[in-house]
Amino acid sequence: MYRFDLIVRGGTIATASDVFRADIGIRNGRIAQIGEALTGDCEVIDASGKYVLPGGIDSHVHVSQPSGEGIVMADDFESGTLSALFGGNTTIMPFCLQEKGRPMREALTAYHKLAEGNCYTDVSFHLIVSDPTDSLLGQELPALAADGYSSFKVFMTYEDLRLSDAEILKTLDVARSTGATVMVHCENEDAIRFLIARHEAAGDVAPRAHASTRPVAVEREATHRALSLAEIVDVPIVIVHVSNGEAMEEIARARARGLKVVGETCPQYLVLTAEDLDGMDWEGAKFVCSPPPRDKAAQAECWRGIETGVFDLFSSDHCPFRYDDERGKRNPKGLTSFRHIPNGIPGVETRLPILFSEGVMKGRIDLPRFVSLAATAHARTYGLYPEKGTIAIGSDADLAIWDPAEKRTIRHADLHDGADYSPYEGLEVTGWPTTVILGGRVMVRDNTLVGAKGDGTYRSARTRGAAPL
Ligand code: DUC
Ligand code: ZN
Ligand code: ZN
Repeated sequence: MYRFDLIVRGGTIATASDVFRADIGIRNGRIAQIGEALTGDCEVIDASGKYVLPGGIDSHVHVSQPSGEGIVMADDFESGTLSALFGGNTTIMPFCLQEKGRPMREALTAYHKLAEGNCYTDVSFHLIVSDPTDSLLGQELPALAADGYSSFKVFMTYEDLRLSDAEILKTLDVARSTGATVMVHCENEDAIRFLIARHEAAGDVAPRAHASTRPVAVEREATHRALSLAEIVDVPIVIVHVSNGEAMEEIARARARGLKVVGETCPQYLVLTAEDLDGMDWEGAKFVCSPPPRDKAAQAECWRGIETGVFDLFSSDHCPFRYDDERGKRNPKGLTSFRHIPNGIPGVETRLPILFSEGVMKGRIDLPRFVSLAATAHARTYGLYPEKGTIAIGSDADLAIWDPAEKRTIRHADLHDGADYSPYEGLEVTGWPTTVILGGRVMVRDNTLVGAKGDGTYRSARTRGAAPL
């Protein structure tokens, strides 16, 4: 008889292409067999009446990221990965930020140190390019890409992070020659600064002005420019956190011209609007993120993008700051103007329940599409497939067992992140991942933590392979 360490029995398995009933036999952390009536002298998890899905991969998460003077991110690797785990994820991909004037390796060494021994899920890093010097572009990034750090994020906004078009072109060119992937934050910084000056001069400094100073045109223009730069270099590109239909149109048009574009959207663009930034007593600060949530029409467009394939990735953009905290949203300067409110909202634990409930349970998408948006496309885009992101023989035994009947009202008190609020407080969802398995180890059993800090490890990525010249 074949020997297993764990069997998941009787569940409905879904991958990005199929839905079928089968048992899963796990050995040495990997999926060893998928079949009927598997038996063994080992632990058996009864998954009947449940969905057995690949563990979620959230490829857009910020933890322990330096966030400016006096500001501290609410999650480190311990709380960030714990929260991710309870939301059905087995891998997250946070961002390692290069400090200006310093080598990327230095930031990477420090970031690895923070992660080491502290993770409840597996992790793999993206690199934020803040200072594209000749040595970074010519030596460091190619060496890092070959070492499995194969995705770079560049910003078109934020005074201290934005790259010029010339710098973006050079970074894209490194991606072309190394097979790395570039993710772009598309907002036009000059236009934002112009609008901020106008609003501040008029005394309009409350959180709602954050959304007014980053209108759709700011994102649409930058999206068009980023896509054009990628087209000029002739390299695939990822457009992250897309918030509206006009930016989606740019993606669709670039694809029609033959460019390979990966599109990403996030829960905040499906269930929040700019009106949420209107809250009393500065409460709107809880929803300040960039790009900002838009309106109901933009939400409907983003749903269309999920349904029709404009979007490949559904990520949280978890970027948590505490609200009632002088090192968070209510920092002393942030209380004087929206401009100083740290950008970002928590959401790594609620990402998949929101998509499952609003998407699958409401009939907008089917289970395979959910699996692709939740896990498979992330693994494919960032070089983790097929070890991650699917249920197949030889893949890591990273599984989330979903109870489609579990109804919950989202309350921050029930979540596991380090923030002090959830932007989705009060949202009712149906379906929750109640058991989560990482590399064959049961980490959450029936909503209870049984795994340990340090069970999650760092995973290197592969490159796409350099584009042919
Ligand atoms: N961009 C992100 O990707 N996350 C949070 C803040 C931001 O501007
Ligand atoms: Zn961004
Ligand atoms: Zn982000």
